Amino acid sequence: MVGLFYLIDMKLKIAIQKSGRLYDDSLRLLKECGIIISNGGNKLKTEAANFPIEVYFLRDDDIPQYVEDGVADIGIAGENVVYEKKKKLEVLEKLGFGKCRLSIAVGKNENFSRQWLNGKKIATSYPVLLQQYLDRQKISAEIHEISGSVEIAPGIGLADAICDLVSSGSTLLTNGLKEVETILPSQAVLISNKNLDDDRRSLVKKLLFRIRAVQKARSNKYILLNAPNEKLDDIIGLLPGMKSPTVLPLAIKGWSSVHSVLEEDDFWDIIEQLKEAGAQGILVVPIEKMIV
Ligand code: PRT
Ligand code: ZN
Repeated sequence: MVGLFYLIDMKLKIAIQKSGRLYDDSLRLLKECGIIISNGGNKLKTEAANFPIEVYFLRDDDIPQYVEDGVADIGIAGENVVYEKKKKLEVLEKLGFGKCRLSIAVGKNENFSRQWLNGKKIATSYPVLLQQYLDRQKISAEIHEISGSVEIAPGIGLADAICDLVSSGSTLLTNGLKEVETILPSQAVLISNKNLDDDRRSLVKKLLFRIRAVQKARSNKYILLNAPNEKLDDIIGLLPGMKSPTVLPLAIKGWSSVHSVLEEDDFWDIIEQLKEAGAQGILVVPIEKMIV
């Protein structure tokens, strides 16, 4: 009886960003996994109505520490934060959002080479990752750690270069800087405490199964098209499909309907080839969940 009670009461604790760039996508991912939570205002934590999970809202920089300590079992944070903090964690899955890169930038008129960095002062909020890069490249430079507005450092004479996150590049441009080296491509990842018990592990497995189905669906499209039967072989040859495409006869004699699944990355190339091969009435439909 005690065991049963424990099972019913046990909840997986997930830490997500309280507000900021990862907040909306983290909540959306949980929602797409069928986990309904009411994120009532400024609450520190909330519970899902239909999955044994408690959601903690925290600052992104604190999430790796909380997960390492077991205050949260799992969490969502940017790789930049996860690897900078050097915590003992498992990275379970890349989540495909919060994409950016940690890069070195210098004044737009500098004649940059890696050796140029020798003896220079570099401002950053990522001293660990920057030092690892400098060590890899055998460059000796001075790291000046600052916590915000890194991009203004060269302009006010505080540093010769910066190492900061870049996404569109417009912040660099506005500050007269150019990106010269990417030291870490980054996106949001699901991280886990290393010592989860079996019950929590099995909940994480359930959640991961759902996350993967959502991710797979996002990167694939369902495609339907009509084709004259004499062109079918050519058209089918262009379609990967989960196994092989489904082919159904149309009411009009000599025509068939072909259904398949396409990866987003190959999408436009294949559509063009399908049209050239004689496909007509092509419909492309989003997939909600995809379990392979
Ligand atoms: O309050 P809290 O500490 O939780 O939030 P925060 O302000 O520290 O983080 P936040 O919300 O800004 O970012 C959270 C995470 O989003 C980061 O850790 C990254 O993993 C990811 N991310 C993705 C970014 C960016 N893109 C990004 N562009 N984080 C920051 N930036 C900043 C960058 O530092 C620079 O100032 O945006 C500016 C550059 O943007 P562009 O588009 O001009 O190049
Ligand atoms: Zn932060």
